[in-house]
Amino acid sequence: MAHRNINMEYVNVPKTPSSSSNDQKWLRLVLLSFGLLCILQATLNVTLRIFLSTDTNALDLDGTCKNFTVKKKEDFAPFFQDNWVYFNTSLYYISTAKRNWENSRRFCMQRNADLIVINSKQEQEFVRTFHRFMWIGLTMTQGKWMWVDNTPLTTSYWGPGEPSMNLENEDCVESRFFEVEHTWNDLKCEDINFWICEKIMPL
Ligand SMILES: [Ca+2]
Ligand SMILES: [Ca+2]
Repeated sequence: MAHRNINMEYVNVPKTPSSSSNDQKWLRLVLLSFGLLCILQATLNVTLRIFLSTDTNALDLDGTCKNFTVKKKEDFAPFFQDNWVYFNTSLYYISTAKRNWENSRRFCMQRNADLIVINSKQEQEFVRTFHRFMWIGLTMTQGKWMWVDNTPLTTSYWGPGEPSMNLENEDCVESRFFEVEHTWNDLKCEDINFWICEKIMPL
């Protein structure tokens, strides 16, 4: 009996200031949780957006990919995943390993590309930005400097004192003196070096 009396009294007690204050605490907690969820959702959205844009566009050095169709983005995606970069209508691969000139070229050709042919000052400047010694697609062929696409050398960027024809067998060319505009050096083709491939991908 005693228990029943106690329960009835409890049920009939009007709300005290302390129970009202508990309700407010719960309400605040719910609102705070909701707010936190909103912030979490917004953060997730931003993170995903940054991640997706990095995946497709971050290696597009001149921003051209922004105008790509969905189809183009699909064509380029495997290259970007393999660390190729896009610049001014070509894709480029800058090696992280070192090989001799012939094997460097083979690496590019196996990917339907070739060692870089430098056609413009803009492209020459682009190569410089990597601050690395790299084979380029220029060799001495039958007494003439020829590009790998069989075009003869016209505009050149030989470094100071280069090509040093006085030394024997320097028949392959690297981009070397990246601190200056004229970076090229002729070198023995058997030496090992980083390299840069080019795959022309017109829009
Ligand atoms: Ca080129
Ligand atoms: Ca040299």
